[in-house]
Amino acid sequence: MPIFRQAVFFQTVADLRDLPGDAVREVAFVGRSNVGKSSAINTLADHTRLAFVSKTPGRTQHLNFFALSAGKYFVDLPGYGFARTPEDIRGQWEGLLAPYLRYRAPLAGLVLVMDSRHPLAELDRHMLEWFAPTCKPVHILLSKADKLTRQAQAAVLHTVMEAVGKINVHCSVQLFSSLKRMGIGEAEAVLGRWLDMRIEDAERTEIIGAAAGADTHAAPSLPQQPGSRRGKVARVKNRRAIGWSARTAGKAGKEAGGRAGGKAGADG
Ligand SMILES: Nc1nc2c(ncn2[C@@H]2O[C@H](COP(=O)(O)OP(=O)(O)OP(=O)(O)O)[C@@H](O)[C@H]2O)c(=O)[nH]1
Ligand SMILES: [Mg+2]
Repeated sequence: MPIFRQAVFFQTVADLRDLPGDAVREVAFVGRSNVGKSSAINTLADHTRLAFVSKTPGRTQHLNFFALSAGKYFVDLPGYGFARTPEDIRGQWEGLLAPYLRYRAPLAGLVLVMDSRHPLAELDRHMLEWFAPTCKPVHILLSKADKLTRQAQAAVLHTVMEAVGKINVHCSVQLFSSLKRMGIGEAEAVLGRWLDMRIEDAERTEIIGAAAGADTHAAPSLPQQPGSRRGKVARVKNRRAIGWSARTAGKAGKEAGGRAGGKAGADG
């Protein structure tokens, strides 16, 4: 079972004063408009309409919190690079996004989503440079990988991992596709570690299946979680290691007024 399947919409935040006070660890999704941030959250949560997805860029306007378990959140951020008035952009950045990203203590790390066909745009590089002083990790999802051939996927992964290592050493990179559900295991491994959520529990069913001899696929070892039994290695079935690392570096149940099961998620 995917470890983030319990995700429910929690709260939209337009003002720093409204940030959830019970947060222990959270992971924010950033990136240019329309790259697939909200789709990635839905995919990781194994939910089609949790975060609002749109063909129209700029639909996610505020910070949207999704509760994963007690005090643990995914945060869907507005995309950058969408042409609104410069005053709007500056106001939102200075008043909300910049202080949130720089000073939010529970923020465990950043998922930077980049369209695998157009990675490392100027604003992406700025984000990596600007966030580096926090010393918090960044995990890059090269999204919409389904639009590329396997050869092009390998090439972009290589190019991006070389480039980001020079900009921000606390970075890891992987291919991802919400459409083809590609790269979910790799993302879960990284984000589960950041959020201190147990992957072993979620994967137990699969592990038992593998132990019964059903799977001889050479799957990657997942990082040992605190409290996990010594020597027990979680094996994820049928998931290929496609990532790279530059450096090894009680409100969950709260329903959001029916939004989680509603027509659209945040900013809908
Ligand atoms: N082919 C393909 N399309 C995708 C994928 N992920 C998202 N999309 C499409 O890309 C568009 C934008 O997706 P969103 O998830 O809304 O993107 P976003 O980054 O949240 O956009 P903003 O909130 O506007 O910043 C939608 O039409 C999605 O269906 C993917 O993995 N493959
Ligand atoms: Mg969005």
